[in-house]
Amino acid sequence: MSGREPRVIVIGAGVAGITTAYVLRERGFTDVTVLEKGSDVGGVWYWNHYPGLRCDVPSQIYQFGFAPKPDWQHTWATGTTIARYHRDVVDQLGLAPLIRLDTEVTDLVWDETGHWSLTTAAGETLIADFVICATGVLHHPFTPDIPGLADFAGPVVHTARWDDDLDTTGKRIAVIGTGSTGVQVVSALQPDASSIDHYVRSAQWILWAPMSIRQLPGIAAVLARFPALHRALYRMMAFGGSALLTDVTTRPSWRRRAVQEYARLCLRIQVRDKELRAKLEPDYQPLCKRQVVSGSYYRAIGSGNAELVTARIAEVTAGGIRTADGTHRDADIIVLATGFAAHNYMRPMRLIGRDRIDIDDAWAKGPRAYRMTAIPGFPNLFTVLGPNSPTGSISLQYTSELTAGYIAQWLEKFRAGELTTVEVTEQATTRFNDDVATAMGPTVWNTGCNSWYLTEDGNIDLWPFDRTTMNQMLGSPEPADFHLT
Ligand code: NA7
Repeated sequence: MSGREPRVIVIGAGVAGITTAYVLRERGFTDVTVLEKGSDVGGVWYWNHYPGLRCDVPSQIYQFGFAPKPDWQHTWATGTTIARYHRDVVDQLGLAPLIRLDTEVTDLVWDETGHWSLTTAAGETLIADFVICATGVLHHPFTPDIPGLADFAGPVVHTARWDDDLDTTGKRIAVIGTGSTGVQVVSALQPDASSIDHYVRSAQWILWAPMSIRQLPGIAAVLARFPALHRALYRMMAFGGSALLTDVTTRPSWRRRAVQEYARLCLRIQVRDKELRAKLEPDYQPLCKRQVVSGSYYRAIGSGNAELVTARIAEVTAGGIRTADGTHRDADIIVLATGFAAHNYMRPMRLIGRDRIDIDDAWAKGPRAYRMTAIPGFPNLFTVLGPNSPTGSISLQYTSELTAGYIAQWLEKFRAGELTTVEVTEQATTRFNDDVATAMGPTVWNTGCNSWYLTEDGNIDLWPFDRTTMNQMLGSPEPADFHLT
């Protein structure tokens, strides 16, 4: 069989899409197009620009291994800085010509003659031999179904679609949601607000960290001067951080207990008011939900103009929010920090695979894939940061690079003429998912709390293994797990 250059379309130009474009370009693939629905690259860092936005992972870890940045201004970078970094990486590595912005894919249909047909929102049709969905996890804002929300007289803004023209100074602000976003936005808006009410359905453990601390002077110059040292340091920190997080989250140990004790200590030491402390104390183990890190929230919520509201929201009125105990609190602005539909992946795009299988049917019991990247019934389609990605433990940039390298090996087989289609078997996918379910047993995510890690069926959509296992699983393809033609 004689091979040819595969036509590859990557959907999404966030962390996963940028990494995939880079890896495929480095492996010599010349027909790669990245379609991005946003007007700029960066994915979640393009769409999110609410006040107080910072990454909850230190910047020296949260960056591309192939493009480490020496001059992070802060140890925990702001959203603006990270968005800028992504743009710079794309420009400096010459990836921009591969990326088409403002191009949303609405339909992705497998043509039984052996290729994918993509339709864009503008009505254009594109053909690809392979499609790689790098569509992200924290992508589709979740808007809760609260009675009366549509009747509120003032602005209602979701944090993931922040209106930069919104003036919050001197206003009465209601913030709903207490994940990382709610905690950051309350901390940022509280000082200039007339009043801020934080509506908390479930309390969060909050680890104290000096998030706005600046990177030590001189570090940037040293790292820029010695790139090899910088890369080595990056690997040490990213791998060390992943190992530590994997350890504390996936099995009970003294290290897990130590981090949990630290979370309890943060609350005890920082909140002296016993009544407030009782309201802030969660009824589940620290680390069960995605851990919130903040250096300022406890101070903000303890301020005179802030109130923590734990009563259930009954309804939104034209002028504010009424809770189930009958209390009405006036508000000028409602901020929804209510997170994301984290298990949509490429949907609501219409995705139809072999024998007209619809992804909604294939995933009727929740998203499932083989080793985060391949889905039975969907030949020549891969995901990067797909189901069971390690969003709670291992570097997502590293995971993206490893997955893209794995996919590249399949593309090389196509190019060499060794295959025209590749589709993971149902058996291999079931085996992988059974192993995942077993490994979830001792994880801290399985200790009884509600979080965006859980699918509707209660499955934990995370990676319960360590990085070494990930390297083994994505090191090289196992043809026995696939149907090849
Ligand atoms: P999260 O962590 O999913 O938080 C969403 C919050 O919204 C959470 O506190 C929810 O309460 C709350 N929520 C959702 N629906 C409602 C209703 N109907 N009423 C009251 N409260 C509600 O999203 P984030 O954006 O903060 O963070 C996502 C990730 O981004 C984060 O983990 C970091 O990795 C970065 P619940 O806890 O479900 O009771």
